[in-house]
Amino acid sequence: MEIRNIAIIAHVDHGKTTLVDKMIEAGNFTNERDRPTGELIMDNNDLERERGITIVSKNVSVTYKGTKINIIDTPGHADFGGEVERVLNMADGVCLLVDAFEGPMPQTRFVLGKALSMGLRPLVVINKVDKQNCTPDEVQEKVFDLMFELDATEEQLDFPTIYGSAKNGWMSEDWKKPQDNITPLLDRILAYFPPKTIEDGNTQMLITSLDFSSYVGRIAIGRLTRGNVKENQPVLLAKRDGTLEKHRIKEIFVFEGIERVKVSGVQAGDLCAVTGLEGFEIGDSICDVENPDPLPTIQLDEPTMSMLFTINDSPFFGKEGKFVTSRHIQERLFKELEKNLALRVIETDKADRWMVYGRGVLHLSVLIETMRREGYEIQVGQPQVIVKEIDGAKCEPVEELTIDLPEELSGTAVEAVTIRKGEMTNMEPKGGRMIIQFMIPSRGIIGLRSYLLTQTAGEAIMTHRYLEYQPMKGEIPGRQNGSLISLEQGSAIPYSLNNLQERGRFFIHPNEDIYEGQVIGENSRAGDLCVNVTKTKKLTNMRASGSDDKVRIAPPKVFSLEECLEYIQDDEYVEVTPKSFRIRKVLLKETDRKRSGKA
Ligand SMILES: Nc1nc2c(ncn2[C@@H]2O[C@H](COP(=O)(O)OP(=O)(O)OP(=O)(O)O)[C@@H](O)[C@H]2O)c(=O)[nH]1
Ligand SMILES: [Mg+2]
Repeated sequence: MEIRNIAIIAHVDHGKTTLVDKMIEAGNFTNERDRPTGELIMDNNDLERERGITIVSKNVSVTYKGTKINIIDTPGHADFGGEVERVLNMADGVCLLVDAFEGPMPQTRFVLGKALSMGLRPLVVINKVDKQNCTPDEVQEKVFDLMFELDATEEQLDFPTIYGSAKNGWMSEDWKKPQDNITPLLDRILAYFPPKTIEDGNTQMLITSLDFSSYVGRIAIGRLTRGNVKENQPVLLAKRDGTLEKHRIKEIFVFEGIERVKVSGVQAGDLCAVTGLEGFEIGDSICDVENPDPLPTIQLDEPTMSMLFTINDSPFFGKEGKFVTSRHIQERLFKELEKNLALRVIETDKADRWMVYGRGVLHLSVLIETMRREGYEIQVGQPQVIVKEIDGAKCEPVEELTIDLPEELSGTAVEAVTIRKGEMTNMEPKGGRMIIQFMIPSRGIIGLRSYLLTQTAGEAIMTHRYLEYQPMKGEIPGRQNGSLISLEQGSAIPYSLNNLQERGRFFIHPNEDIYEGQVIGENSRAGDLCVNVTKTKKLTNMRASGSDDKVRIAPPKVFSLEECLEYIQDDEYVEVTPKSFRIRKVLLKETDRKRSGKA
């Protein structure tokens, strides 16, 4: 059977996973029962479903008109850009999706740039043409300009464009002529991407992706570029560092629909997953035993951000989680390294704390959230960017930032970014909105999203991606307001919360259990303020008059995990348990905090 290996790439939310769903649905199934239906079938882990984003790339396939199309769905969020770059090594071509309203965005540029430089031919899909006020033709021109700017070859510039609405289940050569299915896209894929000529010869496969199962260990995934592999075949593993190791392939799987199917052997050209190779890494090659001929290895992403992880040592330790000891957490973190490639974990001189390094707040928060759901309790410190010394100068990661907001609010965005040492690089009006581009230190981005959302009543859309290391930009002011800190352990009395309302905004509900040193709200002024909200006032006459019923307390501000991480200061932790996020001072006692402040 002929094979096409196609990666679907785009900026976040431009509709990759929705399109892949429809492609699978449109395929031929030997058994009709196997045809999957539903929305975002591919975003199959809990976190992906809840957030509606793809976190890890996935391999699936469809059989269409007798050809097997392997499809690689990739994540669009910039924190996972390294993953996209890696899996492009499995592709013979890419489908670049672009939102017909938004047009090319920063991550479009990044993933397209990578694909072009790897010599892959692009097929452009202008998606979401059902959106009001969208401009498919202009967007198509912008994509062309972008390719030109990115030094596409003549052949690459000669790309076909398909228009449609993945959500409504159609693709067409002409956006003004909607269809009722997506076969025009599948037909184009078959016609445009030539079938790979299959190379005979010695086994050669670059490991570009991996999976992990507690039964079989690491599973190597990649495209078999030459020869074939069979069950129980002895092979040489050519490591990144040039050494050769003897191994034996155990089992082989290929991708069929959304399943992995065990097979006895695979021919060159197909994608497969193999077990039995112990201790391999991404970028290693599987080679013939007699004539090893490894492929060039792959560059891996370096982490740009770190966070301190500790065991939960708050007074509420162990109340809500199952796994709370340092042994549990250590094991879990090291297990994560089996498949989370951009992650690093470094043990510190204390057994109950680790430095965890990743690609950004989202990358790290996905890990924290996953652990929480599995029953872990942990505490994490303020995210810190990784500073490097380059040519004798202290350097920090700098990112490209795009903010899209109503025109009249653009001043707010420019001001907020400038304070955080960002520089505006471009500004473009678009249908009553303004698209503003900046370069800004990663440090400055922490906390910016929630600030802008409040300032713009939820209107600002912000995306950013890592650009490069640049010399340190100087001090960036932290949060203006201090914290409201509980002085006592107990239950938060509504009456006391009510009395303190003008002091700030609370993060806790009335009658919630709190402890000494917990951050229970934001001070309306600078500086921390200790408050006691656990005492019941002995004002019997007031209570008797039924004043508690009249207490009107503003609803608390409830943070998501990412908001907590972006909110805390360097003397605070987020306490994460299966049931709660709490913000606390690292030092719970006021006297200890005062002493350390003087020291
Ligand atoms: N109006 C409209 N919405 C669409 C269309 N295609 C997808 N969407 C919506 O866009 C949102 C994002 O779609 P996804 O398929 O998750 O996008 P994605 O590119 O996979 O996102 P990431 O994997 O996070 O990068 C969802 O709410 C979809 O329902 C379309 O053709 N028209
Ligand atoms: Mg997706």
